[in-house]
Amino acid sequence: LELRTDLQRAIDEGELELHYQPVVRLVDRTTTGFEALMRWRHPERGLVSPADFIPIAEETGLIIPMGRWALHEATTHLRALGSLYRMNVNLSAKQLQDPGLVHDVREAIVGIDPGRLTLELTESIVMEDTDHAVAQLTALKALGVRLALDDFGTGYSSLGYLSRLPVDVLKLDRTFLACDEPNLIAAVISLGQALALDVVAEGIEEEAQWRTLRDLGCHYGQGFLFSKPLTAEDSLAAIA
Ligand code: G
Ligand code: G
Ligand code: MN
Ligand code: NA
Repeated sequence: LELRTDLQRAIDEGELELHYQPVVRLVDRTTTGFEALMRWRHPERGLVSPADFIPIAEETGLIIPMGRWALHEATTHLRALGSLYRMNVNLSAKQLQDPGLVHDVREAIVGIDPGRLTLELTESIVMEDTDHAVAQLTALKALGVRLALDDFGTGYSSLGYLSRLPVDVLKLDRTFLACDEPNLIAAVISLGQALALDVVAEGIEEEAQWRTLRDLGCHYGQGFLFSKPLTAEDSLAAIA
């Protein structure tokens, strides 16, 4: 794939975009915020999914300038959305290793209530260099931003991490929801509640899933049932 050489050009030429998927409160389905999801508008390939370029960006180190751009872009959009909304931004493991990260986040949130920004991390992030990762997360928490553990219920899900990490939000992976094990889902929601975490279910596609999660006391959700990720313009129209 020539994506690798194209990626630097993508950054330089402004081919990256953020799309914004609404996060809704499950009791009433009102939008409380958005998750910023990166897209690459490639001149020949069209819209490229992050699954196809984030791994290359991580290998090459380009994820650092890309992640810095995403933080700036998403928080700029958060100002446009207004003070009623929150914004979630995904961080990769490489970014957590970057000594400049805390500075970048501090700059990005100038003039914004820091609690309106949530940084999403996967568990694998923390496994790579635990002490340094925990120190970085603690410094980010000191800025007042919130931290979410993303993709929970997949991979290594160790409960030990939950007690070690200063996280505020648990995001249940959509594959976990699709496993269709109500008792397991109920147990994880209870776990989140017991630890006083906000619980967000991802990948809600059916009315029945929404009702079940709502009845189990899951606070928030995302998924095609409510909305797909929207362009910046469409996200503004959606809350107008
Ligand atoms: O939007 P989509 O389902 O195609 O996203 C695929 C994956 O890419 C998701 O797991 C998401 O966490 C990740 N991703 C999307 N945007 C970003 C981003 O800005 N930074 C990082 N590090 N990952 C992202
Ligand atoms: O960061 P994370 O790994 O959670 O990325 C979320 C991804 O899941 C986004 O790329 C988004 O486009 C995708 N997605 C969001 N809602 C749904 C859904 O209801 N069903 C499916 N299959 N994918 C979804
Ligand atoms: Mn995410
Ligand atoms: Na996820």
